[in-house]
Parts: sequence; C-alpha cells; structure tokens
Amino acid sequence: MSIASMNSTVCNRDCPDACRLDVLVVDGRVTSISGSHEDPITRGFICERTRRFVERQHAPDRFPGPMLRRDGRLEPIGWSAALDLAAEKLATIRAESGPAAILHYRSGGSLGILKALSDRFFAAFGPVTVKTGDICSGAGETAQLIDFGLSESHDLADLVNSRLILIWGKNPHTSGIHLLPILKEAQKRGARLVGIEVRETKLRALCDEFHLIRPGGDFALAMATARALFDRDAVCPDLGDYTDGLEGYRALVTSRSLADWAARAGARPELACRLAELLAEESPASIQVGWGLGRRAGGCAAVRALDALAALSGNIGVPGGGVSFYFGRRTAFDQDFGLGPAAEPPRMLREALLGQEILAAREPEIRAVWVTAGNPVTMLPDSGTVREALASREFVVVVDSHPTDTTDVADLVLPCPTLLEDDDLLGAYGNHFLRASTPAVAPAADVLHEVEIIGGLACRLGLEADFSRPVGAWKRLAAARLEARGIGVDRLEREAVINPFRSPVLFADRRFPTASGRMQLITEEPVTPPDLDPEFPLLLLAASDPRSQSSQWSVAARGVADRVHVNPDSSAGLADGDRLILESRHASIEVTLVHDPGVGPGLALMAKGGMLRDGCCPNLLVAARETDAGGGAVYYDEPVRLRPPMAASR
Ligand SMILES: Nc1nc2c(c(=O)[nH]1)N[C@H]1C(S)=C(S)[C@@H](COP(=O)(O)OP(=O)(O)OC[C@H]3O[C@@H](n4cnc5c(=O)[nH]c(N)nc54)[C@H](O)[C@@H]3O)O[C@H]1N2
Ligand SMILES: Nc1nc2c(c(=O)[nH]1)N[C@H]1C(S)=C(S)[C@@H](COP(=O)(O)OP(=O)(O)OC[C@H]3O[C@@H](n4cnc5c(=O)[nH]c(N)nc54)[C@H](O)[C@@H]3O)O[C@H]1N2
Ligand code: SF4
Ligand SMILES: [Mo]
Repeated sequence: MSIASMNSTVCNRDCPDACRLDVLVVDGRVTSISGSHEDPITRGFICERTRRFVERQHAPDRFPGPMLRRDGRLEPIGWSAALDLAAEKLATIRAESGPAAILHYRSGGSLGILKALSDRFFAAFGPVTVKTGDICSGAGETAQLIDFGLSESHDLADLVNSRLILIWGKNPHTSGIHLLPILKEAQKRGARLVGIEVRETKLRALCDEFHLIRPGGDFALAMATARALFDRDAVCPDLGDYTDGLEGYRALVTSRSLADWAARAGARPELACRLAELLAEESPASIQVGWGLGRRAGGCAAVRALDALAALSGNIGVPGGGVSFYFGRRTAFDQDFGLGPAAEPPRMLREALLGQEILAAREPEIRAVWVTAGNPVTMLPDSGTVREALASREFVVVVDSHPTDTTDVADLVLPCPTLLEDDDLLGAYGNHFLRASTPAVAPAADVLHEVEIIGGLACRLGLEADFSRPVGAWKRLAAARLEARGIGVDRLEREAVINPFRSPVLFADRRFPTASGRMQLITEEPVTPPDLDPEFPLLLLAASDPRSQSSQWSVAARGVADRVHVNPDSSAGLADGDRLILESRHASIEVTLVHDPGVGPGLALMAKGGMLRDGCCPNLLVAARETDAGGGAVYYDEPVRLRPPMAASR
C-alpha cells in the first residue's frame, strides 16, 4: 500500500511571484506540484517550469552527494572530508595571500533570505573579494534609487485604482504570470492596458493597445511623450514643489522635436501623442517596468526617463499611480541576522565583467572562488572568458544541486536542497507578501542545507560562535522584527502575510529618501543605442523562456535552447529549419533558424539559459559590458549575424 501526502512549501526561484506550492508526495517521491488555492497571489496555478520541476527533482544527473574532482572527473566524497578540504584550502589561501585572494559569488538560484548568510560568513572569515553591480536588476534599481531614494513598488492590489497601466518592457505571460489576474481585474474595473515592446508577445492579446518600438528606443519614446505633454501644457502643476532638476529635464525634453525623439524610438510621432493623451486624460496611471529595457547600454537612463514621465504626468504619490519595477523583498527581514554590521570587502569585481576581472586581479590574484546559487559560466556575458577564469583558479567550490557549466569547472561540488526540500524565509520581488518554506519532501540526495554547510565550515575555522546554528534559529533571527509585530515564523510557514513595513502607496506625502528629500528628474541623455552594424545586422535577444528558469531547464535543453527566431524578412534568404552559425564579433555558436514573423526586424530571439554542456550558450556571443549605471549587463545590444556553416567567416 502506498502512502501519499499533500505537503506545502514556497517556491524560492528567481521569479517575482514566490508562490505557495502544493506538493503531492507518494512513497517519498514527488509526483506532482501545483499552486495553492489559498495563497492570495498564487490563486491555484503555477508556471510550466515549476510544474515540471518533478522531473528535475528526480533527475538522474542530480548530484548524489558532495563531489571532488580527481583526474578531471567529479567523484563522490563524504561530507566530512569535503568540508575538511574546503576549510583547509580556504585557510591556507587566506594565510598565504590574504582573504582578498578568495572570491565569493552568489546569484539568484534561490531567493531564500537565509542564503545571504553565506555573504556574512565570508565577510567574517575574510572579508573576501565580492562582486559589485547586479546583472539582473542593477540598472533599473539604481535608476529608482537615484530618482526616489528607494527601489520599491505600490501594492499590487493598488493597480485596481489605475485608469491606465503601461506595461513597459515586461513579459508577464512568461516571467511573472501572477501579475496577469490583477491586470485583468484592473481592466475589468475600467483600466486601459498599454504594452510597449520590441516584439510580439502574448501581452498583445491582453492589452487594449500594444506598441512595438525599436530595441533600446524607450528613453526616446519617454522623451517624445514628455515633449507632447509639455507642448499641450498637460504637466503636473506642482511638479517643481517636490522635484529637483525640473528646468534641466525640460531642457532635455525640448532639446529635440517630438518627431526627432519619435524617430529615435523607432516609432511614429502619433504614438508619443497618443501616450501623452492617455497620460493626460486617464489618470491615475501606473507604469509597470520590466527588465527588458534595462539590459541595454542606456538601461538606467531609460528607467529614469519613465520615472520622470510618471512625475510629469502627476502620477507620483497617488493611489493607482507610481512606477513599479521591484518590490523590496528583503525589507521586512533582519538581513544582518543579529550579527551587527558586516566588514567591508577589500575588493569588488564587476559582475558584468566577471571573467576578465578575475583574470586581471592582482595583489593578490584570485586563487579560490566560492560560487553559490548561480551558474555564472552560462548566465554572465562572455561565457568563454568566465569559464576560462574559473577553470584556471586553484580551487573552485560550487554549491548546487544539479550539474551546470559552472560545476563543470569546479574542484568541489557541495549539493544543497532543491526548492522542494528547502527551509527558508521568502519575500517576493513582484508582490508585498512574505512567506516561509518548509521541506515538502525529504531530500532525494545526500545534501546539506546551505546554513549547515556554513556551520560546518565555521566549526572548522573558529567561527562557530557566530555561525553554527540550526536552520530554525536562523529563521527566527531573520524574522525578529516581524516577530515583534506579532508575525511569527510559524505563521509565515502556513500563510502569506503582507509586509507590514511597506507603503501601499509610495511617496503619498511627496517626500523622498533622497539627499535633498525631493525626487530627482533626469537631465542628461544617455549614450545613444548603436546604429545597426551593417556586417552584423541582427541584435541578439536571449530572453526568459517558459520552459526554463535561466539555465535550469525543465525540458531537455538540447535541440530547444539552440533555436533562433528571426523575422523572415531579416533572414537574408536562409531557410526555416536550417542549421546555421550565429556569430558576433566575439564568438560563434551553432543554431537552428526558425522563421518567426512575430519577431521584429533586426532581432535574433533565443531563450536565455542555453548551456555550453547542452551545445548552445548564447552568452558566448555577448561581450562583457556594463550598463550606464548600476553595474547591469548589456545583454541585449549585441550585434550578430547568421551564416551557413560552410561559408568561411570574414
Ligand atoms: N519562465 C521564466 N521566467 C522568469 C525567468 C526565466 O528565466 N524564465 N527569469 C526571471 C528573472 S531572473 C527575471 S529578472 C524576470 C524578468 O522579467 P521580465 O521583465 O518580464 O523579463 P523578460 O521575460 O526577460 O521580458 C522582458 C521583455 O522585454 C522586452 N524587451 C527587450 N528589449 C526591450 C527594449 O529595449 N524595450 C522594451 N520596451 N522592451 C524590451 C523583451 O522582448 C521581453 O519580452 O523574470 C523572471 N522570470
Ligand atoms: N543572455 C542573457 N543572459 C542573462 C539574462 C538574459 O536575459 N539574457 N538574464 C540575466 C538575469 S536577469 C539573471 S537573474 C541571471 C541568472 O543567473 P543565475 O542566477 O546564475 O541563474 P541560474 O541559471 O538559475 O543558476 C542558478 C543555480 O542555482 C542553483 N540553485 C537552485 N537552488 C539553490 C539553492 O538553494 N542553493 C544553491 N546554492 N544553489 C541553488 C540552480 O540549480 C542553478 O544551477 O542570468 C542573467 N543572464
Ligand atoms: S517560478 Fe514563479 S510562477 Fe513559477 S511557481 Fe515559482 S514563484 Fe510561482
Ligand atoms: Mo533576473
């Protein structure tokens, strides 16, 4: 007779939603994963990539336990020996070269709050070298920090107060599906939904209006729209009372004609006039900013231009208004874990340039790298250099559950729980609810929770007084401020609770946590997007795909991740289904061409997350460049071209 139970946990993936999951476990094995009906955001449904996580949970290539590289191959090693080795290597390198010779790199493999304990441990052990910048949200977050002093959003529920919702460079049908019911509800209550994109997505069917512009044309479109608002004198009358830079902003906006700005945006002037008309007449308006526009050379300025547009049209500080990019998912938690302030790092390497920065680092050189919750070889730009940089270090440790391009260059792999086995606290970056996960199933491999890995190291390195605690104790420490408000960890383990420290409507008093207390308006034009390179006439757009979470595929990636979608008119006579070479000035990969009329001219659309080990990694083609501010990565401005495999490359 089999034993079945329905267990509950919370998804920890790098996704805006942080769903509560119902996990059916039969005889110790997960058989299905679905969305909780009780959770106010999850509402009984989840995405394809996590529904299909069952296959990944039981994947035959999951690491069975810790692995050590011997003679080029990863072979099993016990936990005790693995931690002894890691501690000894780290201590030796610290003694010989100083802690700056160790790089700690953590990415978004799990958004669990306790994962940041790894940062704290390495700050105490070192402090060691860390990364600076953020290839995910760096550009957009920095834009909002400059303008508002805070990167936060209005409550999602506030969208039902909006008359107009601009969904700008965001693909919720793929990347954050739980925004959709709220958009639909707002629409039912009379809000007009307007999408701004560079290609066709499913959003068109939902939107009342859906407009395509040229890649990177957002700044210019925002300026054209602002120009139209100034021209019709439809600007917020008290804007000067709570902003700095109004004259500079006006000078910037009026430095070009509306037609000139619109041409730069790849749009007709009528589009800017239409957006201005909507902003003037349909108020309040919310701008929902996605990540697409930020992954370009002028990504920070583009988001700043949207912040300014919202202010100009009177949409800051009002219900139904605001510019929502990121929800402060950590703000309710005690991120110092009761440990006090962390020691400053001795050195920071720019994340977007990580490969070359590791190779160039001197005095001391980087000798060891600790990677956790990330697959930098696949996901950072210039994958070839990132791989070379890691492969040439003396000691690379990767904490991960599954093989990746990064574990392929690791000396030691320490396996951690999967999202179904995890035990942590979670905020969300697409809503204001807080939740806590608990293991929905016993681990299907010999894993240690990240907190236990840190604890094991700490005991070997004389840091046990601060770092050796059970998971539950860390959860309580990190939730201390919530506990003081009567919201205990046990409650978060059962249900979603809205962050009591957030403001449902931001800046209602028109006061901003900037140096002057006023909102800052953008006054300068960023580097203009490059004119198309006639030799490399396509721009590579490797974006989120429903079948994967970055490089974590829930289907076999081989034969899927290598498809490049190009408009038939931009395919230079190459046939649908052809096996071709896609090359940048930097590198080349083999791909299969798919003719796709939904992809705008001049774009080469792929899924992000293809791995070298699966035969196709788009980030091999992408040169390592930082965005104008915030240390984002310029993923989407890479010129590429297609050619048949036999033709000699020029
Ligand atoms: N299925 C799935 N979901 C994910 C992820 C995943 O890997 N898979 N990743 C998660 C992560 S890490 C993040 S950060 C979020 C991101 O969430 P989103 O912001 O929704 O990001 P994307 O899905 O990358 O969609 C960005 C959209 O911007 C468009 N775009 C590209 N360039 C431009 C431009 O210059 N201007 C405008 N206006 N639009 C442009 C692209 O066509 C794309 O549709 O999604 C998360 N959700
Ligand atoms: N071309 C291109 N490249 C991109 C993007 C793009 O749009 N285009 N998007 C960028 C963005 S927005 C992001 S956020 C990055 C994402 O980059 P990464 O965060 O490096 O993404 P993943 O491939 O999801 O790698 C996460 C790894 O963490 C592991 N993991 C899962 N849970 C845990 C855990 O609890 N603990 C530990 N230690 N590991 C765990 C997973 O198995 C996986 O191998 O990629 C960026 N790269
Ligand atoms: S990845 Fe996002 S949508 Fe999918 S289950 Fe997790 S939180 Fe929900
Ligand atoms: Mo991201």
